[in-house]
Amino acid sequence: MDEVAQHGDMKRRVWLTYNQGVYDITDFVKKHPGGSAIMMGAGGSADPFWDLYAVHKEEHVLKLLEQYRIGNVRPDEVGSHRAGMTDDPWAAEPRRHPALRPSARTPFNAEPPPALLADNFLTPNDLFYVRNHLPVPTVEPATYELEVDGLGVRGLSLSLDQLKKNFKPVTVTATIMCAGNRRSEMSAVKAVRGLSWGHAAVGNATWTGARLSDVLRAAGLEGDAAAPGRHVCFEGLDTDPSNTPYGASVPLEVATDPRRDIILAYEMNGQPLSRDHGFPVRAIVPGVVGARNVKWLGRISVSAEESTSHWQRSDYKGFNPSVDWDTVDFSKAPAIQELPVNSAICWPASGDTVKVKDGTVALKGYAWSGGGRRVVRVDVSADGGATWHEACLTATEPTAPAGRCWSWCLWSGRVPVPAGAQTAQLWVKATDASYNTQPESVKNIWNLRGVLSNAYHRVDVKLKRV
Ligand SMILES: Nc1nc2c(c(=O)[nH]1)N[C@H]1C(S)=C(S)[C@@H](COP(=O)(O)O)O[C@H]1N2
Ligand SMILES: [Mo]
Repeated sequence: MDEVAQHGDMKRRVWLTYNQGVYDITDFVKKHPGGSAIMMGAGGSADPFWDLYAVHKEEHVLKLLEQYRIGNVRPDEVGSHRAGMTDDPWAAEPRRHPALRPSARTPFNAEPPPALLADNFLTPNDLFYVRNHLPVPTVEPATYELEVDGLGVRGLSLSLDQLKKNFKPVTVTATIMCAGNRRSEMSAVKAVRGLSWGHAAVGNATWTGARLSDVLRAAGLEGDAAAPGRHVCFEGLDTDPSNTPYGASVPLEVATDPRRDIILAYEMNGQPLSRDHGFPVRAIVPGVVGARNVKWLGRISVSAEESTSHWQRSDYKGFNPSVDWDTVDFSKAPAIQELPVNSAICWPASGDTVKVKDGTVALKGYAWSGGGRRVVRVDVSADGGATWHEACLTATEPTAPAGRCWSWCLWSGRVPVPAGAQTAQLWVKATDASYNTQPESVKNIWNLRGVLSNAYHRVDVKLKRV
């Protein structure tokens, strides 16, 4: 193990161990799907990381690893890295509603049945999709402290009580959507790397908390003092085995603008946050991709650069469809912030038999756009786009000022199906306040991580005439 420890960088070559095997993975580092995260295991054991990122424990990965084997750990040292380590990192995971369908259990990732979304303008807390990258941390509310520090602020440490009492509570209705929502439609075109999300990795809730701009001002930062090019970095209290937290950042100009309605939320739909959704405090960054809405918020810092987190720098970015894992350069693409306009049919589901009444079938779903752009129209078609019909926006956020509509809308409608047809493909597309609309085909927006999947949503149904 001492010898392994001397091989912790590319210059001296990268070694790591797994079980009793010693591997020289120098030539694999560049090809690692998880990017530079592989270097966390350099010069030591991969075991604790693989316990966390259980995707590795699969036959094809183990086979690949074997190609790099250069020796064995001395028998008396096998497992010695575990001495003093606590047991199962997943032992303290919360209970979850059985209706949530997991795409992964450790870390826990799950979405509700899509039909449920279209029936509730506010998604029930227990049925709101969960996207975790690490074990859920156990946070004691009595000893919780939120640290605020960095460029242009004086250090501030806030207890949960202080956050609640010293700052005016603000409630915003905001949709959170994962960058990987609808990824499985992208994988259907060509394989992508990532969890296989359907179209329910999205939810809408009211969030109550302190305005981030108020907290930054209390730390001495004035709106106009926001130097351009700076960033506000969020750190979670969830950490990997090397103690690196989940993290993400947003530009400082965005963070200090009260009209962006960014809050440090402690309530979701009027209830204290649940553990899965970030208890006791999470960042809510309306109109911005889920990944920046950091849960279990432990630290906010103002920095000259973006968060150095893997999830800010080497993930959650878009690329053109011809970029593959050999050519991708994550440093060349901007981090996803505001999401593009998107919509989905939540009912019926693909494969359902639906009743035709007066030549039409019923359908319903959600539509949303990032950046506060209200959805102004939802169009449906059942004849491949030959004719389009406007759906009715049944639930919206009517009072949101222009450019600050953070909430999705629910829609429903009836669409004429071709006479005599036994089956139909139902299509939906939404248009936002900037007249941005969804692209027709997923093929031309395909990307290797399967993010930003917002082509027309299509559902194949059988028709029953009554
Ligand atoms: N600390 C922390 N914050 C996090 C994450 C995480 O793993 N750890 N996941 C992010 C991602 S990718 C998404 S999509 C949202 C999901 O929020 P939810 O689980 O409350 O739906 O949380 C974000 N905030
Ligand atoms: Mo996400």
